[in-house]
Amino acid sequence: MSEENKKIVFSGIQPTGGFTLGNYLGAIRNWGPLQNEYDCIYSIVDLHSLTVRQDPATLRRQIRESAAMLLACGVDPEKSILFIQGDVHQHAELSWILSCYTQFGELSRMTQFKDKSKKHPENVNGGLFTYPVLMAADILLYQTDLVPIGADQKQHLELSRDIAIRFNGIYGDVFTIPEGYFPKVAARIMSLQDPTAKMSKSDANENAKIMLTDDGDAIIRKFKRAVTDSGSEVRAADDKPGVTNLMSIYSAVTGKSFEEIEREFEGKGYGEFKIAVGESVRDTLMPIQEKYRTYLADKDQLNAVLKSGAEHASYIATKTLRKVRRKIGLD
Ligand code: ATP
Ligand code: LTN
Repeated sequence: MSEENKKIVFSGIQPTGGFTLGNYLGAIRNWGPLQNEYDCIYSIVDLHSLTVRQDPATLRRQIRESAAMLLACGVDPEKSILFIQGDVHQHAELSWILSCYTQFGELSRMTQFKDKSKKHPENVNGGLFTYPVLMAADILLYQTDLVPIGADQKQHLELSRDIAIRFNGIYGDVFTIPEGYFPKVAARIMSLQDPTAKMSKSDANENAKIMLTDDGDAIIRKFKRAVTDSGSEVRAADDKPGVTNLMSIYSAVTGKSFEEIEREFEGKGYGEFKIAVGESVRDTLMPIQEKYRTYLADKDQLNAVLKSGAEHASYIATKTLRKVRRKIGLD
């Protein structure tokens, strides 16, 4: 991190079950390029993942795998801070404090809470409800200016802003008010099996999602099976959610505009288009997978990166938390 006054970027991702192409195109892919312009802080938010029951050994493994994948996707520990949220206790502490400045009604309106409670009716726990407060703490601890996230996290970011504005209104300028940073294309990649639902890593249907670790054959096979719409024209339209989703993916990985794609596949059917999308995704992911295997194999290096990341993050977080404690009368 530089000593100059660069803007601060913070983002987090849950270490649950590997990353999807949606996570990559909607969020992680932007993390690398941002490092050249901003001071970036990236976190593997293990505490957030506890809102759904996790197997301990699997979670432990997935935290390491997530770190290796973020490095493979371009997060550079020489330029940015990469750390595990649970290694920096200030997150949990600020989260409790902020929860006392967040209304029950506000949390009840969060669509992710409503969706996830429906999905896991047997485990609608308090953490699931206060999840956005912990996210606000993640962001506000680092005086973050910009938060690169997919469109589905917009509502949570708005709440973080509301909490910060409210807190500042009472105590003066304690927190920087963060802004969202959304990708122009691919902010919302949809399921390959149901283009009206977002591609989600927790989807039980393997054919609905592309994992960043899928092998080349699986990638092509899943795209061949992707649900498309009636007709046969490769054209983006509201009544063609399947084809439009594939076009977004193709556009995101090749950099081609929708018009160029429509021209490229004029007079050709869905079959040819789906294979082209599959191949472009495969060619994007193969070099990432190679790096991923290298990072994952070097355990000592990975541990060293995460340890130094946590130390650095903790140093910054302590400054904010001290200020908060003083303002509210705890110190
Ligand atoms: P879950 O399936 O458990 O809800 P998820 O796939 O949504 O998980 P998260 O860890 O919640 O993954 O999200 C990580 C980042 O990826 C966030 O910035 C989120 O906005 C982005 N993201 C997730 N799914 C998509 C998607 N389908 N399209 C674009 N961005 C996405
Ligand atoms: N809720 C986010 C993950 C997350 C996050 C953050 C993203 C937790 N803390 C802070 C940006 C900034 C999600 O992607 N589901």
